[in-house]
Amino acid sequence: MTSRRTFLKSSILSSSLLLPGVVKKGANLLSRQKQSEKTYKPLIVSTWNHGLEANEKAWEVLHQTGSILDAVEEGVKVTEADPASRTVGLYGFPDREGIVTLDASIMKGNGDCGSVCFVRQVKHPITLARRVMEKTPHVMLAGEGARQFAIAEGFPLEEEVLHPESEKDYKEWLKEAEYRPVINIENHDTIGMVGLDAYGNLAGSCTTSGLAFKMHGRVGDSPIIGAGLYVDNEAGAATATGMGETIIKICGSFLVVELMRNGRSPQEACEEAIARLIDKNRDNIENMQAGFIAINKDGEYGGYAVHPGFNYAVKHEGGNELEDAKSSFKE
Ligand code: SD4
Repeated sequence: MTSRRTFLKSSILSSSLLLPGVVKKGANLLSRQKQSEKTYKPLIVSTWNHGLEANEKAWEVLHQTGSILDAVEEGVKVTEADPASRTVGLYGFPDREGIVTLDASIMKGNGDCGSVCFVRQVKHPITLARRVMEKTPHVMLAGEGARQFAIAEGFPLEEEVLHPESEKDYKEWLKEAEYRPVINIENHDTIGMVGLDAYGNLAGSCTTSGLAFKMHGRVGDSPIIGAGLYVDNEAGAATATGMGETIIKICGSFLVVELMRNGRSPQEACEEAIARLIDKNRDNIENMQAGFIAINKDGEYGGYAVHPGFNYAVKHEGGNELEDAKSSFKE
């Protein structure tokens, strides 16, 4: 009697013969599996407590499509669309002029990357960043150019209306209009996500509305490849959150990945990068939070911050847990 397994195998083979597209896809899969006999344990790590929900979505997509790139895109889209988020997506805090401008970046382990910054009216800047990566000869589009590209790509533009909570806080802020950073604002900030699939491919995404009440035109670390996000299949993946200016100054995520390339574990790399960040930002570091998360292909992960309060969500086969990051400064 034909077993179910043999039946499935022969059905796939015979349908492959009928469909040239399927033959190609099947052959690619087989050769890919042959090339790399090693299998990896999928892992997804993302910043702050909103990472828990984003991780769940990313995991689901990873299992549906097998693509870690799809997973990290769809995962952070959950946060971008969350009306409760004041720090990611169009419901976020506006800049000093009362306008919400968004930054996002996405990167694959082979070096492909795309980003958008200072973009308005686009609900999913992470998808626009991916479109820049896949459909243009460029890496980064800014402001009105990014918005025009979104229109050309058929993205719907959202009305520029502040979320009532964001508007309330903005009006309150206007009374003094004094700029000062707030550490761990609402305990959920930029979402950065890094992930590993079963084939050993890494990918990452990062998306934010940036600092509350920033200067109009200010761009943070999140859309800057190497600062807010960096991924290299040969070394690891890292992403950042917190005061972007401090992170840009040390090419933070690139630094974390290079430290892993040189043999550090993800945890050691995050700690060393934070030490460098503190060293290069001594002036006002007591008021500035920044944190990194990182993973490598051995399934190790780590996270570290300047101040207490930073946490990150870790999703693997066995669960999805929030971990408190250790920090250089103590309570
Ligand atoms: C930025 N790193 O724009 C982002 C946002 C953030 O605390 O994490 N703010 O600087």
